[in-house]
Amino acid sequence: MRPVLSGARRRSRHLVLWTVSLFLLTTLLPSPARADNPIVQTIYTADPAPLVHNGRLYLYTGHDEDGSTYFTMRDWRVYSTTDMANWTDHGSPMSLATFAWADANAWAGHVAYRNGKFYWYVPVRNRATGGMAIGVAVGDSPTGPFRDALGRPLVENGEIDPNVLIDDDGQAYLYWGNPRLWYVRLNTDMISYSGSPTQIPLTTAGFGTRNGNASRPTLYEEGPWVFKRNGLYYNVFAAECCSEFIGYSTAPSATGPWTYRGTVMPKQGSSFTNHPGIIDFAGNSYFFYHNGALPGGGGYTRSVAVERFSYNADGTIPTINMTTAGPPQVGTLNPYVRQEAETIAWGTGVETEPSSEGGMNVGFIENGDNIKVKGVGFGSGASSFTARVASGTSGGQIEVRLGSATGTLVGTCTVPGTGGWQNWTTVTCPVSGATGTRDLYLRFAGGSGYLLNLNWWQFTPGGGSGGNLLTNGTMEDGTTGWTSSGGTLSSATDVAHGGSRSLLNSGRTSAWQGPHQNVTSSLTNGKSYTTSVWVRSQSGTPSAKATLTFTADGTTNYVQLTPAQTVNTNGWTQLTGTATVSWTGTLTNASFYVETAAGTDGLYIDDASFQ
Ligand code: FUB
Repeated sequence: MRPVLSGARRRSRHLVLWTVSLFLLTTLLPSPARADNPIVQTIYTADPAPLVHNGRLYLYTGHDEDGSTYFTMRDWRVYSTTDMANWTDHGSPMSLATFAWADANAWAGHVAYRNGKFYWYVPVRNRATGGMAIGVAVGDSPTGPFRDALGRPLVENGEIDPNVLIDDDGQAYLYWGNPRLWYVRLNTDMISYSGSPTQIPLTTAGFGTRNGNASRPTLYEEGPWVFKRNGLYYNVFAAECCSEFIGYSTAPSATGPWTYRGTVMPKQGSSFTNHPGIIDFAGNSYFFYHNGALPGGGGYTRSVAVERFSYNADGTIPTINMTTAGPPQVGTLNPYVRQEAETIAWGTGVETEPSSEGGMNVGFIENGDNIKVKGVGFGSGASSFTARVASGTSGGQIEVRLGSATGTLVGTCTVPGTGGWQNWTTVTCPVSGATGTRDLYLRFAGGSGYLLNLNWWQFTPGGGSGGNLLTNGTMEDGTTGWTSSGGTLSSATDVAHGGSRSLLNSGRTSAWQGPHQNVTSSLTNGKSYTTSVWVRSQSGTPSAKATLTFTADGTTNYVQLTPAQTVNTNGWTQLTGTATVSWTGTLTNASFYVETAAGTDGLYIDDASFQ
């Protein structure tokens, strides 16, 4: 059931927020419709902690309550992305209620993965002592649910901001502290430790010099983010107060000695705190932080954001400034597989809530609200748009637009009243003119009040001259439509790019062997085809590419459909490209396939389109 009353109350605050701030948004942010920072627009978020798992980047955050005048934080949130531009909202799988012994301050946490489990370390206030303690929750998936692993604090000394490093030798360290800085060696169970918490000496050589504060002579303030890169240990932390900037130190071991190296991010962004998180993903390095950039934002109403950066050749970190543009998108978003409505680059006026169908849905939608989904790869065209919708009133319209919220209208779906905000139905409408790679805007129109809820959407490729020529490109129908030129073909459920299945070609004995699909009857002579296919290896790091082979008048031809790209076992790599296919004479035996430049590593493929 939709929480009508609390939703209405919640929304009225947002209404004020959004109305008051629309003017600010247009005047203060250079290009609000195009901005990708902050990452989340539906609520205030703080204290980012990224984790990469199975080819997705998960972002764990705190949640500043609307209108806060202190660090009023009661739950934590999870978001994820595969492209650094569109973020999926996974809701709140952990709150103060997870820790029966805690009564306040759901502050800055960190998630570590070990032995198939996810461990979320957080600072919370211990009801019994009134002091800050570190709790640990455990979950079987990156999006939870999470349960208190101990039923009591893991460690308690009144200090905050836990962060975990698992060193190459398997030893895990828990770091935390404000005003001091501590570490303790975690046991392999990740929920107990050996020895006593050890204080890291806060020397000015190690952590810089803070002027004019005798009780805190070094720059270290809070929020340690410790990681290892090329044999060097980095501690990136919130420095000085207040305002904070982000500084960092390096060390030859996990336990020091630390040497102060300088500024990562200067003081900026209208929040007097900042909080770092650094991670590599899809071949790039990313710096996460928070600021007060959303309308109504400030020191207690913060928002997480991200920038891409490159380490200097000597391993030092360059100075990084906050931007509203954020990082470039990695690849494109496939509109021909089911996409969650809560996968958003920028939402205007909308909120999210748990869906009765699982996951989250977009809700509290009113006339003029819209969702931007960035870099959608329509290829040679979509023929229809399908949406999973509900409405407790009389519904409204979903306008399918390209480029901006007032951009080209390529389709309109009418949503009826469904008798309840969680009574779901599926609507489909024709689409014309959605081609190439475009920013998609779903704009909602109707009367006054709430119009509809949206759970997911999906485009159908155009038929005939357009659309995906591949049968079962999502691999959700097992091996249907696919054969292999060598080895064994199977439907895999252990990894999937979208949905719950991918296609595995194991036991390859030649580089040219891979999953094939016959497309002879669908090809048009002289036509340009766009390919997108997600690939990961079963072993090794082979270079993979999509190829079309065909025979015309007895001669066999090969067209490279995508550039070759290195793929790996940890995540999905998108092969994408456009190539013209032409022949002379009679066409026979045209086959789309994925192969490697060399080697026989098994290949997983998923979400393939050739159109
Ligand atoms: O969000 C509450 C506190 O503010 C965090 O624990 C600190 O790192 C600072 O960001």
